[in-house]
Amino acid sequence: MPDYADFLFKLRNKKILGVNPPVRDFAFFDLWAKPLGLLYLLDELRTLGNHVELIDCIFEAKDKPKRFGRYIPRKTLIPKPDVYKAVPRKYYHFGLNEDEFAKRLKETEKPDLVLVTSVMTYWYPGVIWAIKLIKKIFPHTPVLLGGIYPRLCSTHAKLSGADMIQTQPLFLKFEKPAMDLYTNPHYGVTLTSIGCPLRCNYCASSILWPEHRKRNIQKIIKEIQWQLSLGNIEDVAFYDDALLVGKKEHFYPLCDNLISDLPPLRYHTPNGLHVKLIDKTCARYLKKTGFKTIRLSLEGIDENTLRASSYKADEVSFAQAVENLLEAGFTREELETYILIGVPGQTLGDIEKTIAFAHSLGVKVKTAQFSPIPGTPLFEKASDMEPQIRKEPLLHNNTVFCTYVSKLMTPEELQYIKNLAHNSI
Ligand code: B12
Ligand code: SF4
Repeated sequence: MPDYADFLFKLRNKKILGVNPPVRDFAFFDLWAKPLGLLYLLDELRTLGNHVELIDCIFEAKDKPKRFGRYIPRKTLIPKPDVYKAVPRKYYHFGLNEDEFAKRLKETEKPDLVLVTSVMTYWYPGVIWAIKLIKKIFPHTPVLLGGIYPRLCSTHAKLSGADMIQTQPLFLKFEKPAMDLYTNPHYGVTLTSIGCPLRCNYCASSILWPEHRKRNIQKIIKEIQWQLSLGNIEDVAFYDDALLVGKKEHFYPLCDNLISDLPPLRYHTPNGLHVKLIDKTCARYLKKTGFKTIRLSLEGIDENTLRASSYKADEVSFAQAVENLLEAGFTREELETYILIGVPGQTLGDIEKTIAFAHSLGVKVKTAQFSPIPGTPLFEKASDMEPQIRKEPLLHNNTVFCTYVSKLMTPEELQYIKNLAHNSI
């Protein structure tokens, strides 16, 4: 598969337009979702002497404000793709509609190149929709598609309508994300490391980033300082897979610098933290630095889920982490805990036990429904149950996989689990 890294880094004096497409799904929550990879890439291309612009179809359709600088984007009800016909839920287009996106495209000076990013594999309909409209307005401008969807589904992405597809890892300098391309950004974003040294059976981290690497602390501080100068920012979200790994050499010194060099901010970790690494010192660092939203990875306490999750959490380490965080001053309400639902091999009883265990410690449970990710061992297992997931990324959707694709549980059982998780603390 071709690698467009050389092509990109040789570009000079070009007009480059970055596009974050709308999302087409049953639901979309802004957990500080920004197209971070595209933003780092645009910054790097600008440093090389190109003129860059951005159309973010999600941010530009912001509607209702939520806590901590987030917004719910506008949504339009659209027909469901055929493979979702059996799912009795409404399907939406989240973000700019056709007229709005066309207007924004026409306002931009004709670009020499359009870069389209992508996140979830099953969000490809929004990608195809955006590329079609870009091609209509700028029929002679080449479109390069990158991001997680073509990295994980390279064959399928050939149908996206893009002229070029980046299927290889793209190693950037990661100086700063081009957040200045947003008018008045409401929160900052950062990535302090790439990859993760663990190998959970359902996770694509090691496929996307074969090595775990930390970024230079001064660079991270500078990039946050710079983002603060762009608007009224009081919140910063960390996109790391493994924020606490190597904490003594990296996370603690980073926290010391965040405290000494920056005004007080609220920090958020929407991805689950590794609980085995949350000892008393770590818990105190998280508290004194200003971490506000903490997501803990418990996943499941049954042997099947523990094995799939590289034994990264167990009952003892989880209870200890909760105790340390409470002692450091967090409230039980603040300790939201991810529990995986629908892992092949898991039973309803396993999930009930995990929820009961989390509730016995008084923490808030967040259910995360399993999404089979191409290239992972559990994708192979899941494709034995439903071979169509190899061809159709829509079937990776976490909203539908365990109930309508693998049929590991009925929709009623899933609802029962969700009620159990959310109501009975
Ligand atoms: C942050 C994150 C989130 C955030 C939001 C992300 C967002 N922007 O919307 C939150 C916490 C909300 C989230 C939620 C979920 N996530 Co998530 N998430 C991630 C994570 C950890 C990092 C993504 C990221 O920004 N990385 C940093 C940037 C720098 O990397 P990047 O975007 O890939 O960009 C690089 C390249 O791709 C490239 N690039 C990017 N754009 C472009 C464009 C062009 C033109 C080019 C040339 C190159 C290029 O350049 C960059 C540098 O190399 C990834 C794992 C990972 N390590 O990637 C999982 C990941 C994407 N998530 C995943 C999953 C499973 C989920 C959930 C379903 C979890 C669950 N079960 O509930 C939910 C679903 C959310 C939903 N339905 O709304 C899966 C993918 C699933 C799939 N089928 O696609 C991943 C891969 C993790 C995994 N388990 O393997 N997630
Ligand atoms: S610990 Fe998290 S990021 Fe690391 S491999 Fe497991 S799921 Fe992926």
